[in-house]
Amino acid sequence: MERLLITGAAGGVGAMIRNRLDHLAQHIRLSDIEAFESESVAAEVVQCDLGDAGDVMGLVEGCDGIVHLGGVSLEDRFDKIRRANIDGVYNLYEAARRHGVKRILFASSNHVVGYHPQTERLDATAPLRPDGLYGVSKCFGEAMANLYHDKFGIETALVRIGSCFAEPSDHRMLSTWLSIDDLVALVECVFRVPRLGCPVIYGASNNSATWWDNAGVGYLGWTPRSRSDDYRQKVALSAQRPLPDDPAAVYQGGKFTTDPIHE
Ligand code: NAI
Ligand code: 15L
Repeated sequence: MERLLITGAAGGVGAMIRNRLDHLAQHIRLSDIEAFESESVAAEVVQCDLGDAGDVMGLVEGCDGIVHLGGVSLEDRFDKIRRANIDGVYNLYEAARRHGVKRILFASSNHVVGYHPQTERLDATAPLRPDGLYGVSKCFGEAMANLYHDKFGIETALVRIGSCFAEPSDHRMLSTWLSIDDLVALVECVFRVPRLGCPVIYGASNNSATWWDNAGVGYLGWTPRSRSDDYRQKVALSAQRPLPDDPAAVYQGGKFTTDPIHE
């Protein structure tokens, strides 16, 4: 690629991967609504609100690929979610269409299927069961990606990230954890595979307690290597195991199912 854009580059995930993708493109453009400094002097840093259509049009110009991490990442008031995750995704895809971007990795979330019980094993065909307005906004993002794939041929990896942190820190994360190394490997696969399409990919490491089946995306060549099992003892010592009827132990989305609608 000539230029790869990473949105949400100042966020938790963005900060951990933004200096690990230089080999994928000749130029890296990093963006966030927050000001931040890049570790790499070569990277272009552009401060931009995804909710501003004109600014997003300028942000995307000259880019061939996008890793779209930017947006509200937890349950919040609808006006905030709408600006970043609904207007923002619309602005991004319109800019991608106008500027000929070919491929996007969209950071979707397990919260698009959060009301499925933990006893179910889900694959890409699982019905959407969002567990809050945040989850609904990620459903919108997935739908936009499908529309722009079918209508304009823009390919998107719909990565339903589980819990992407340095380490799993509670019992639910023994099922949902995605390591940074495995995410970086997934980004590499997404931008290297000859034909991507618009697949759903569950973003989780090689955890024996997984609830998700990625059999449909074997063609990506992605083999997650980290295992939450290696942290099982540490989690048992540091986190209290939820009771069987606790939403954290019942639903795939865990405690998100208990979030109110924020007024
Ligand atoms: P984060 O909240 O730490 O980072 C998101 C970034 O987006 C922040 O730096 C924020 O300033 C930026 N942002 C928010 N509103 C914006 C706007 N209007 N315009 C431009 N930038 C804006 O979230 P995190 O954990 O880094 O997650 C990255 C992405 O992955 C998010 O889209 C999140 O929904 C998704 N995700 C993350 C998971 C995780 O376990 N970390 C799990 C599932 C999905
Ligand atoms: C998400 O979608 C959030 O962005 C992240 O902060 C975690 O809460 C994650 O889901 C999770 O379900 O653990």
